[in-house]
Amino acid sequence: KDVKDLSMDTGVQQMLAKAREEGIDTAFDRAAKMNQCGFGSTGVCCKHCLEGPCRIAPNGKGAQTGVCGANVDTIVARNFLTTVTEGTASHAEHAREVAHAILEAVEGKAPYAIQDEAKLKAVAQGLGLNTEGKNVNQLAKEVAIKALEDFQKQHGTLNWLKFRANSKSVENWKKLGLLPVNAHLEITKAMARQVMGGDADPTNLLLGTVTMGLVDGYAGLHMSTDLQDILFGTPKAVKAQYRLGVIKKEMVNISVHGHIPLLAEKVVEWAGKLKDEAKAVGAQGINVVGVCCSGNELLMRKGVPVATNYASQEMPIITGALEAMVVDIQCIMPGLQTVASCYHTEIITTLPYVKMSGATHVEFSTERADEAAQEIVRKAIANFKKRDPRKISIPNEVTEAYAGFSVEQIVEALKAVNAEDPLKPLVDAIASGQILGAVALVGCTNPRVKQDSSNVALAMELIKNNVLVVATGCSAHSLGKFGLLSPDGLQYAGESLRNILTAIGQANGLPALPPALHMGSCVDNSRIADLLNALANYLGVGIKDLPVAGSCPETHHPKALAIGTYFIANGVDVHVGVNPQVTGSELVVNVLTAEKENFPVTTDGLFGGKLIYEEDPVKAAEIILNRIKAKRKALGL
Ligand code: BF8
Ligand code: SF4
Repeated sequence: KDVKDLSMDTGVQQMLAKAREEGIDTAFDRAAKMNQCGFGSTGVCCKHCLEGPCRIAPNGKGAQTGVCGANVDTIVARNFLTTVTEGTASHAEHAREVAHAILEAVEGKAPYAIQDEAKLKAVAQGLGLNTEGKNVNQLAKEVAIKALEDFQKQHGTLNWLKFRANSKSVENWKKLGLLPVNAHLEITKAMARQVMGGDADPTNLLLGTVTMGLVDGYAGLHMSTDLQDILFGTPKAVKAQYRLGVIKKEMVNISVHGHIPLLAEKVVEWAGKLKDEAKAVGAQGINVVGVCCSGNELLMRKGVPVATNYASQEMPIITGALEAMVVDIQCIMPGLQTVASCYHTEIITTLPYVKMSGATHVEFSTERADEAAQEIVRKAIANFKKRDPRKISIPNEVTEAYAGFSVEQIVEALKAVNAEDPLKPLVDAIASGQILGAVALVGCTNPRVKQDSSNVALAMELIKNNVLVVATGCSAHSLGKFGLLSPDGLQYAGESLRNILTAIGQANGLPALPPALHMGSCVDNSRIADLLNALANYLGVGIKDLPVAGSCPETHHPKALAIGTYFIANGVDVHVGVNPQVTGSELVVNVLTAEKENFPVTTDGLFGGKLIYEEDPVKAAEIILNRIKAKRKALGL
């Protein structure tokens, strides 16, 4: 394929061409070489025991059950649960690490301090803690203990679910017996039910998947965001830059890649403190750039520039000007080290359970956060002199973008329009049809899809139809790269959306708000849920009744499916643009995607939200718009 067909990003295209000249394979080349297995891609391959692997052929040809007698519906539903469990475990582990870090910080064992006392107080009150007469550290300790209870307690319901979930959603989950007790217990139970000879009822397996989605949402997403805001500050609107041009030839360049900001924040801190050492080796300073969700975390809170998103994570190395790529967990391609071995770039892994052979390992723990970050920055400085000048070529494009739209920031911006009743202008605009609805554009890029193209095309189509777009994860990066996180992007918006975003922006001293609001990393999909909860409560309806949807056009990771499950459980339609690997079972497809009139048991009927699978972004937008219009009609709008 021509590099122009692999990514929309001209900087990425340039680096792909360079990689080809230099004989280096990237994820895009590996995707072209790897044929997808027809059985695996429909979810019909089971390897849950050594009697198998068993696979069910389509159209009734060949064996229609596994050796144990499991039919295709059981196999597909069970595989889907396996995927969502993996995603959930990743997010739960993320949240637990941050809870633990807060505990260590307030006990004086780790070099972090609480940055946002107002958020701490709000979270403590939300959790039902008495805040009177307690100092910051006491209160933070109690919040951390409440968080860790969500990995320990044997009775009741997740603290974070009781704190953050919409009350109408909770009633429904309670009625269906889906409420999670603690994250570890539920993940273990999910693993136990998907074992050979465990749960064989496909519908029951899918309901178990919904419980996983709730664990993901509350003990993963919400807990991570709340605790990170307490520890590092709640994001405020910030201007920053996107694309590979943020890598600077004359600087020591370090990219942070992964997810938990505990390490990334420290790298930024020490990059600032050690800049004289960089000057001593002939550099002008130290430039930290973001990749994937670590990039989002630093962008949201510190305005750190973002080099690139998931599918093109190897490209910063191919510039020949990246001294180190430091990683923690999730979405880190093992192929990075192979590419880095052709350059002077050092890949630095940091966690004992995420290593890569050939990479440097600098063990990071919260207790030795400062030591580890210094060691990492110094390694990068030392690599500056190892550059091969013949291999340096940095694309020069840079795009400006706004980020930092936490719920707190959005409410603050709306207060400039209506100080007493900040949600009113937004609700009025939705009620009048000035804003048709809202869509969360979330999730990934995937080397099998032309990078950024579906994310951008879908967003364009929605804003043209006066739908407000909020974005997170690598999707937000796609929009940032192509100007949709900047007020300039309003040229693509429908007139009424443009007018309202201009009015809110101008009330805040800006030319306008961008057509898509960047709300953060993938765990920050919690912020989107909080906004929906606030809107639903304001209107006295359920989240399922709101004219909103979620979309992940370039899906790749199990985490994205876990997040999607969480939103469907709350009654939000979720679109995926990449095959979710369930199409081998008609029953599973129907439960997840049919409208409630058309099948006896559907997520649409049980929760009010369904899965939409459509690869064409323009067609997907049409389906989403129709569902939004139907929800408007049901609300009498
Ligand atoms: O958690 S969007 S490719 S980096 S999985 Fe991964 Fe997908 Fe990016 Fe962030 Ni989310
Ligand atoms: Fe085959 Fe059943 Fe074992 Fe799966 S669990 S591999 S279907 S025998």
